[in-house]
Amino acid sequence: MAMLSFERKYRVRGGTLIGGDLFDFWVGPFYVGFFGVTTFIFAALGTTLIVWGAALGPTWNIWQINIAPPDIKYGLALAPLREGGLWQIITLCAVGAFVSWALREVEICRKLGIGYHVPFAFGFAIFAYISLVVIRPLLLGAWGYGFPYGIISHLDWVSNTGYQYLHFHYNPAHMIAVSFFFATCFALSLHGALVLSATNPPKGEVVKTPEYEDTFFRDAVGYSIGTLGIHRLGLFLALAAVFWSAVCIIISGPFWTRGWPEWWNWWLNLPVWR
Ligand code: UQ2
Repeated sequence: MAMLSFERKYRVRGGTLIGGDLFDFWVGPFYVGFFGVTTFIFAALGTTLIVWGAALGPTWNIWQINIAPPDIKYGLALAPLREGGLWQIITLCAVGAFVSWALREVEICRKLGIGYHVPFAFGFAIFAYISLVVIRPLLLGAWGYGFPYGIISHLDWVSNTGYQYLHFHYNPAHMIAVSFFFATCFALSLHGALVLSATNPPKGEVVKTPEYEDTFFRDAVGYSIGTLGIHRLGLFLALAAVFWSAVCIIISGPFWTRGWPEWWNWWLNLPVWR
């Protein structure tokens, strides 16, 4: 079936979570839905406030524009607009837009009768962002612990926050996260290379089947995880990377305030060595 006729066949009413068929329509290729409307409102308002914040600031240099969270002294209260209040509303708009987008993905999945894997995966990305600008600031007692919205300024925040714990690479959850990021790259490079090797033959030769793919890895490493399995593994590795990234920053401050190298003293302090 040609893609366009397939899409027409599945562009049917129903599957919405809220609003019945009120927003159950498409604009060009895009499904709208209640959450398409809320995504648009949050994103438009948030973007406008970012531009307004930039207009208040000292520079239009794209690299140096910065919208900072409130000073620590404001704690978890609302701050004046020019002193972090803008950051607070922008953060609310961002969370609203991201969650709306995830729920719009859920509605599209329901229409198509497919699994919720994509919104589930996107949920991990939203969790990572919320860890930085909501969960950790709440646990530390001030919105000022969130990261600033700016290209250079957020890099400075990451560097400063890392050095606050002397050497962030000694954070055990950070180690696990980095290992999962590398494993994700490794798995995708294996998978991408394998699929191209089988499906992109020289002119005049036929495309090879998954049996060839299985056999390559059985010959090479004694095991093939399979065509469905590699995608389950890829999703798991990628989500584990994001999950442990969120863990590694949430524990920094709320649950460990000294340098991360010092955390490893538990090893030297094992009674075994005495
Ligand atoms: C595989 C398979 C695929 C693949 C890949 C493998 C036919 C097209 C890449 C091989 C994967 C293995 C052996 C697991 C590697 C483990 C880690 C943690 C990276 O068997 O089935 O489908 O793309």
